Amino acid sequence: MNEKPIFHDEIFSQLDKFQAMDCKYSDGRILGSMCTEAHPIAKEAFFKFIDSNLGDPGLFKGTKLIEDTVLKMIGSFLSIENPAGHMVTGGTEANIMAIRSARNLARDNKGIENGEMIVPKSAHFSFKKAADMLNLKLIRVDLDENYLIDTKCVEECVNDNTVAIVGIAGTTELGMIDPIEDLSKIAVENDIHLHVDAAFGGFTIPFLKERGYDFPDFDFSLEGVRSITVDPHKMGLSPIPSGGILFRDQSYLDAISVDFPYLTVKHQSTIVGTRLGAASAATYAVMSYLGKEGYAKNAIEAMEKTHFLAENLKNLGYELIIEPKLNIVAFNHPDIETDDLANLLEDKNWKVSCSSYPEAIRVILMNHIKKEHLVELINDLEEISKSI
Ligand code: 0PR
Repeated sequence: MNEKPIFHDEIFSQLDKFQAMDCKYSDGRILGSMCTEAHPIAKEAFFKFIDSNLGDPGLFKGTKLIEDTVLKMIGSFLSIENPAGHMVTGGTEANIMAIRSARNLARDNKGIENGEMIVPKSAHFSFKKAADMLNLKLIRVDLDENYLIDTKCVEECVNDNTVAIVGIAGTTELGMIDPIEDLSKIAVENDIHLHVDAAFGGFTIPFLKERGYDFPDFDFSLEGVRSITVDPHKMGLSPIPSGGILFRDQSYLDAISVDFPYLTVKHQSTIVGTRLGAASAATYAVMSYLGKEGYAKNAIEAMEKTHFLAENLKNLGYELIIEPKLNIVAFNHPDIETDDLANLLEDKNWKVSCSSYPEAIRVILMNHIKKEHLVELINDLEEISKSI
């Protein structure tokens, strides 16, 4: 480290150089990100609350009220009036908190010591982390022909040690929505915690459903659903790190709370201690600014771009893995290996991401990908297709 201070302008010119190495969302070249540039009003609010610490909420009562309000606002489109929960760093932390609560309650109420959790093979890798950290056996069940969790397999896997079942509303690789209603029935019958990972789909499914999209129920309207992950820093247009975990009631948070006598509030149920209030303020700002109407518009635009890309790919002879449900298109070329196609696209300066099951190029139609970028992408794919 430097001994003597460095002047502001010099520091920022150094930072500019670092930043120039980063990819920019605004170039429209990042195809595989579930994050995007945050809304300007969210950034403004984020900086305003940059110093507030929700780890000691008694000192930041206003920010704490914002957090609670944001959770209620999110709850208003997930069929719950008074959710318990927290704004967290993202889907990973939210999922870990949910599974931790399920594990602790199963241990305390049913005496389960060697717990198991059932997740679909499409589950995000955060559940592997959760299983490892919480010492749970991870049971990954097969998907059906539509890449949805096979509920028959779930029924077969449930046993006396099952502490949680997980369904996904917007899978990471394909954007599929699991049959949460069926999972809910299994969960209720067996008195097991059903957690829904709607990290990606939470800010789109409710609004698209309201406008006539044929989506299954996935939220707290289903009796078995005890917790839902929903990430403002994905389709919610809030800055990183803005995640959300909602529980049906306070008892699920109490199950993961620890005492700490010397701070302004005597219990804490989040994994992290010191934690930023800025994410709550930013999410409050962008949610208020857009309203349900704004998110619906955003979701519909994303779906229009999704269909535009999907149709053009089909016309060029590319094969979709499945008709998109949400704003993710996964595809292959019949005569090119996925890896080779990814390399050809990288050569044309696209930042590509591939799904693993099944292997395919995966494009997430986030806000930063505009129609003109898609036209360029389609032209490049046409060129690739003609060149072989
Ligand atoms: N649940 C689901 C369904 C997810 O898709 C993700 C992340 C998570 C949980 C975990 O969320 P956090 O990453 O916020 O903890 N999905 C993206 C993925 O793994 C995250 C991502 C975002 C990856 C932007 C790359 C990127 O550029 O693909």
